[in-house]
Amino acid sequence: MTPTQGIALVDLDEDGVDRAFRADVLTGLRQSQKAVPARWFYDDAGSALFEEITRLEEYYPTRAETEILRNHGADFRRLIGPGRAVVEFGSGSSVKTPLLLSAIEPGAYVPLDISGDFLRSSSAALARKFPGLPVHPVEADFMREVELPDAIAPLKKLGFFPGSTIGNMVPRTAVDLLRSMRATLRGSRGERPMLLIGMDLVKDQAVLEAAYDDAKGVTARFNLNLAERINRELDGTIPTGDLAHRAIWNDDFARIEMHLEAMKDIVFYVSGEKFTMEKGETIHTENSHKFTRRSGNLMLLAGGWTPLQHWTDEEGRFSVTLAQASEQREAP
Ligand code: AVJ
Repeated sequence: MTPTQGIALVDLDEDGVDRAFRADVLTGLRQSQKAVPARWFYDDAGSALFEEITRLEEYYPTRAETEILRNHGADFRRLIGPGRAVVEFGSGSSVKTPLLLSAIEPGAYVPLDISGDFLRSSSAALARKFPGLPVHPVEADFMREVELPDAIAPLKKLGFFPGSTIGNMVPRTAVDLLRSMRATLRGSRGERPMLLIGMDLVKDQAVLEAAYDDAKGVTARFNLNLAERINRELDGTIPTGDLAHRAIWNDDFARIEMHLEAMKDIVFYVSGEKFTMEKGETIHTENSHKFTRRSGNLMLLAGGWTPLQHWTDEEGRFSVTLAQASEQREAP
């Protein structure tokens, strides 16, 4: 596959409609179990609602991961060493990224994101905070191998993928992504890149379900915003008032599923195409997989990464794992 750099990432048709969004929605709504990929949550309204989610009492992952990054800087520094180029998969959070960067004395910071505007504003803020640190934002879809800037070619790489975003993917896609990351980060001289990755942990079902169905209804608004976005951008007529937010623990697959459930039989149009839902039928909008130390390690190994060290917050709710690209052949 050809690495991508600097190409137009959002493909709009003559009416200014995002072609990939329309294709994903129409394909997803034609399925017997209706489903829309979770990446489409994050328009401006959805991103603002997600920010609000991270501050909710019930939503522990952001606080738990920040606690880990705050408490283990000395470990990161010792195990990772100075001078690596930190390649962050996603634009970076204003809190977590500085915690890592100030712990390890990196040689450069390279945020990768599909949304150029957000990437540029968050990179500028970070560059102000770390004067002297070379910052090279790259607008790219990191689900594929990305060509990194020539300026960082001599540096060893550390991938950073916080937030348990890996949990949004089904295992097959998660493993594909881990392998792409390995290809993106590989050095020319065969030195093995490292990866620091956050994963949310399996825990009491009631705690998990509350984190995705908060008392204030912010997560419900986040979920419903997807249907509203379809109505706004794809000429949709989804009766959002007849849809209810659901967050359900799927124990077989170790994941929280979010759905939008029809409260009565409904008929609606999207981009001129007719769809129906019977009362009780759902649109599946998100998976958020939860891991154990072993299941996380197994997934990393399947993606070509050997786990080196694992940290959790005091309450054991969330984990951060440091891994290194596996040798081409490991015994036996
Ligand atoms: C951004 C993928 C980590 O799965 O916890 C939060 C998104 N969805 N509440 C998660 C989300 C509902 C979040 N991630």
